Amino acid sequence: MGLDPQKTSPRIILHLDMDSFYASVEMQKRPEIRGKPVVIGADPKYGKGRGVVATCSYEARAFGIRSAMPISQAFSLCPHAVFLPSDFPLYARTSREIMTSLRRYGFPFQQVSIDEAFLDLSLLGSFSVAGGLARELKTSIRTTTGLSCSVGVASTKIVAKIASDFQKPDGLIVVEEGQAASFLAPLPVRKVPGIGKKSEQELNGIGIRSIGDLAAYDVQRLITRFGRGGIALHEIALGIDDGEVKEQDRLKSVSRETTFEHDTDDHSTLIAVLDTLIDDVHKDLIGEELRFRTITVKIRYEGFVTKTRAKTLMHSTDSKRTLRSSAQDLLRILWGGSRIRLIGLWVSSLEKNDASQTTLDSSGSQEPFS
Ligand code: TTP
Ligand code: CA
Repeated sequence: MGLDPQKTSPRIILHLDMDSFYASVEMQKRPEIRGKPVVIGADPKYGKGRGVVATCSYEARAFGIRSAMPISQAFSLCPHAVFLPSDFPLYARTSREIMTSLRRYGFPFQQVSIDEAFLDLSLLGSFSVAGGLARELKTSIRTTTGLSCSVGVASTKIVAKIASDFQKPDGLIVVEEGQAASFLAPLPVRKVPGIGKKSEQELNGIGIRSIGDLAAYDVQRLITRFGRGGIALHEIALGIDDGEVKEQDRLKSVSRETTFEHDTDDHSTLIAVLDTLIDDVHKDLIGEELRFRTITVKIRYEGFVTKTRAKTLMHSTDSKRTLRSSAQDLLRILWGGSRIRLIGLWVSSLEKNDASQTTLDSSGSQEPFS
């Protein structure tokens, strides 16, 4: 024999997610609203507003307010909350500052959204050293930006992500190699990224409530029910996932989508929500100093039937007016009048803005709605 089997060193992945990101940035900017219920998103118009909540502070969450909830419902849950429109350029700047500081550590790095990133810390060789670095990162972000974040450290990306969500806000959870399945087992299946309300109900319907139930379920029956996705679900439940931390190429598209709490065929609601998506995508573009050429609208009906329609312009632009008229045209062409579960908007064929071409039709006040 001669050779001992090589013991491979563990993969150590860190996932970092900022707490109530937009709301925390606003509270950092305005000390007078710290500690209050703060809701970022559409104008509530004293309960008559259309549109949805982007996010809210943990104080507002205590009233039951959540992301993507109709703003009218948020208003009725907590009329005295501070309601603010989103200031995307500010959030994009803060995000860049945080991501740059994470990149500087020199580990493989992957930004996955405006406020989330993975680092591959395998080179550190030990979970306790990685836990120490996680504490250092949290302190450094708090010192430079005043913001708190939650961090999960584990041997896979998915477990690290579930761990970062486990003790929010200001959490730090280290799940050492070999502990993943026991960490996951008691958690509700909804905690698995990608399992939404619908899949949760479907799994509950066959007696699967916790991730442990999912791990113990017969994989063949999962495959019969969910196709190839059944294998992936089963592996996730067992803590198996070999996804790597990969630095993303340039930003390829900017997108937003909203899932309705209740499917809707109300035209004015659809237009209002599309308007919010247009605002958010446009703020994102301006924040990233990008111009776009292709606009795509996606709608999903009851029963997961999804349709998309795209339009490509002759020349790139950053005009919000063009974005709005194109998106509204696409929705008009796409929508047959049935009830809609989800609406999405994305822009692609992006290029960096040249300051001389900027179209200044995007001004928006960041004062509280009054
Ligand atoms: P999240 O990380 O999902 O939420 P969060 O940071 O506000 O709160 P948590 O502490 O639970 O992580 O999203 C990051 C930002 O993205 C959020 O601050 C606002 C924006 N966002 C929307 O605009 N609409 C949405 O539906 C969601 C979920 C987020
Ligand atoms: Ca977050």
